[in-house]
Amino acid sequence: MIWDKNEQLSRDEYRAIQEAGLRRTVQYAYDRVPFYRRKMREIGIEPGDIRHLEDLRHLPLTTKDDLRHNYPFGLFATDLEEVVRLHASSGTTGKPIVVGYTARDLEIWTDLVARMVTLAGVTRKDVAQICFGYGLFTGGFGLHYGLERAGATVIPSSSGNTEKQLMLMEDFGTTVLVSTPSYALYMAEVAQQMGIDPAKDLNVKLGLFGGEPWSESMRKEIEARWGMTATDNYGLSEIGGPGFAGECFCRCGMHIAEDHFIAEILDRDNFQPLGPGEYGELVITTLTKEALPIIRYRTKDITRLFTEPCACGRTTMRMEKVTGRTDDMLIIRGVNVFPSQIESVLMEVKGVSPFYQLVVDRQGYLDTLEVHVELLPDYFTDNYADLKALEQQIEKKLYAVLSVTARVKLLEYNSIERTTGKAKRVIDKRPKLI
Ligand code: DLL
Repeated sequence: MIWDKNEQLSRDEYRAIQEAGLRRTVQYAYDRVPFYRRKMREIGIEPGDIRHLEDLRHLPLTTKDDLRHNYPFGLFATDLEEVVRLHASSGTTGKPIVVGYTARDLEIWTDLVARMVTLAGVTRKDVAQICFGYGLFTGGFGLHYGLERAGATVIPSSSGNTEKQLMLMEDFGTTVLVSTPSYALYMAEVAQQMGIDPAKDLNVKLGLFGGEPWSESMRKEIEARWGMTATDNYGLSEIGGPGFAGECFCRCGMHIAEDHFIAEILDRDNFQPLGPGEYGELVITTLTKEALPIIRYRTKDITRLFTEPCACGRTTMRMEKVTGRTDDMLIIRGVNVFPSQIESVLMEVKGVSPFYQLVVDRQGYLDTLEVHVELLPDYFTDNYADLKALEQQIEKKLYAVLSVTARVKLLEYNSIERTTGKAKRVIDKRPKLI
C-alpha cells in the first residue's frame, strides 16, 4: 500500500520540493541559529546564494562534534517553549547529543514512520511488538507512534526480559517484530531453549529491523529462524530518528523520504559529492525540521544511492544497506559507543593507567564488550576482592555513561602491547558483515 502521493513523484518533482525546502531551511537556520550564521559568514555565503541542489556543496558540513560543542540546546532554532520532546544519543565523550522536536516535528516524524512501516508491509491487521528501548533512544517512541498511525495494534514491550517478550508474542499473536537484528536472533535462540520454534509456533511474519548494521547472511538466518520477511530501516537521532529510509517488500535498498531530507554521498577523503552508485559517506540535510534543522550532517555511515524506480511502484531514491563507518563508533547491542567515551571514564579512575583495550565479541547472537585496562604499578594488588571491587566500580561508571554493560578486566602494568604508532584500542572479533 502507498501511504501518500509523495512516494511516487517524478525526479523533477522531488527536485522542486527539495530545492524549495533547502532554500527555506538555509534561511531559517541562518536567521535562528547563530552557529549556522557564523559558519556561513566565515565562508562568505548568504542564504540567497543557495538556490539549487547543486549549490548544496558550498554549504559547510555539520558534525556530531558541532552538536557536542553546543550541548545541550545550542543548535536549536526554537525556544524550549516550542519544544515538546527531547531525545538523545551517544556523543563522543561523556555528554550525549540532544535532539528536540516541536509538535509539528513530532507530527511529521510520526507520519514518516507510518509511511515507512506501511511500505515494509504493515497493515491495520498487524500486531506489532516493539522491543526497542523506550527512552532517550529514538527507536522505541519513533516506531511506536508511527505504527499506531499506520493502524497496527502496538505492544510497547520495550527491550529486555526476553522470556516475557516471547510469552507476550505467543499470547497476543504478534505478527510484526520491531527490534535490532541482533536481538531478533537472540530472541530466536531463547525461544528455542524454551521449546518454542518461532517459525512454527509463533505468528511473526514481518521484522522491522534497524539501529545497527547487519549483513545479508544475517537476514537469511533471521528469516529462516523466524519464518518471516526481515526488512531493514535506517535513521539517526541527529536528523530525527527512524523514518529516514526503509525497505519495501522488494528489499532492494531503503526508500528515502526525499520530501523531508536531502541525501548526498561524499567522497570519504575529499568530501566532494559522488554520483549514484558510488560508495561514500552519507550526508543528510533536513528540509522540514523546526526545532533542530540540520544542514549537511555527516553521518559517517558508508553506503550508496540509487534513483531507478522500484518494482513496488515508488520512485524515491534508495540507499543500500550501510556497509561500514568512517569513524571508530562501535554499535554494541544497538547502542552507539565511542572508545573516547570509555577513555574519559577510565581516566577519572585513580590508579588506572592510560593503556587500555576494548575487546568486542559476539556470544551467540549478542555483542559483548570487555574493557581491559592496566593499573599503575603502585595500585596493583594481589588481593582478588579489592581488584573485583574496583572492576565493579568502573563497570558501574561505564554503564552510567554508555547505557550498555561492559565487563572490566584490570591488568598488571605493562601487559598491553605498546606500539610506536597508533595504539590499537579496539579488537573487534565479531564476524565481518558481508
Ligand atoms: O539508531 C535510529 C534508529 C532507531 C534507526 C531504530 C532505525 C531503527 P542512533 O541511536 O542515533 O539512531 O544511531 C544512529 O546507528 O548513524 C548508523 O551508524 C546506525 N544505524 C541505524 N540504523 C541502521 C541500519 C538510531 N539500518 C546510527 N543499518 C547510524 C546500519 C544503522 N546502521
